[in-house]
Amino acid sequence: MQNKLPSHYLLIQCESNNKIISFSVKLLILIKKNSIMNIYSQIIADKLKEKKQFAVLIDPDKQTPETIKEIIDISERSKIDYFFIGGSLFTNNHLDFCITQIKEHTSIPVVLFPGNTMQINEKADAILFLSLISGRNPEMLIGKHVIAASYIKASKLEVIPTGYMIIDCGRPTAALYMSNSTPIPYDKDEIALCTAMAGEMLGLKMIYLDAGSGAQNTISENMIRKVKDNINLPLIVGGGIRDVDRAIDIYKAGADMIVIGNAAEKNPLLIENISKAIKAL
Ligand code: 1GP
Repeated sequence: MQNKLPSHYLLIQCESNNKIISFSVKLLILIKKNSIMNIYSQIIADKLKEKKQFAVLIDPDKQTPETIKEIIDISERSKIDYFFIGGSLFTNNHLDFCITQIKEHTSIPVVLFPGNTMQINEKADAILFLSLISGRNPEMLIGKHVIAASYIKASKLEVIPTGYMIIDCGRPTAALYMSNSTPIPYDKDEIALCTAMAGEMLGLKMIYLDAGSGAQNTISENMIRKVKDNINLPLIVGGGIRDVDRAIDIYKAGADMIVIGNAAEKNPLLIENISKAIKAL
């Protein structure tokens, strides 16, 4: 009987009333393998190993078939951890194309980083279910989530509840304008800290400190350190990172993951250079 079982079945024998009863059960490990090694579990595992994680943000609006291919190739070669995909406002319908391109050329996971409810696509692997906890716009705290919930539930997307915090880093950004929210002032570390702690207490699974795409300055190391030292969640930092040195400083201040968008689009080789620098840390 055992020989006839498919390899992912396990034969269990047990005794009952002096008779041997044989039955088969599906080996849960095959199912669990996916759920154990989902993206959030991977992020946690890497955080525990103190592995510095690196995500490249792709704004589909800005991509042509050539530019996306170049970014994918360099990212694959550099072994980045994730593609984040999203933007504050799409004016073209390139989201599906970009995800399809990524999926055709690499197994690097694709995580939606949606600016609004139109940026849900089930070809991605996961979605950051962002609650903009730095702002007081109820639509970005819970309203859009209600609208999106049934669509996301019906998809196979892994949902990662994320406390999203926009920090004022020099000039108004698209994220700030489109979210109709007030950022946390650049040097108000205590406000950032208390906001992140409240996010953790509410049960969010990650904190994302964002200076906004194309920010003049990155978030200060003091603020990153303060937040890092007082929460246990994975800490993502992005916005305005344009060179290797700044990326490394931000990791050293406590970011578990950094996100680079604009600068990688302008100079895809930066992806490779940051990846090399991470390995040397
Ligand atoms: C923006 O954190 C991301 O939400 C990335 O910002 O485009 O400035 O790298 P940049």
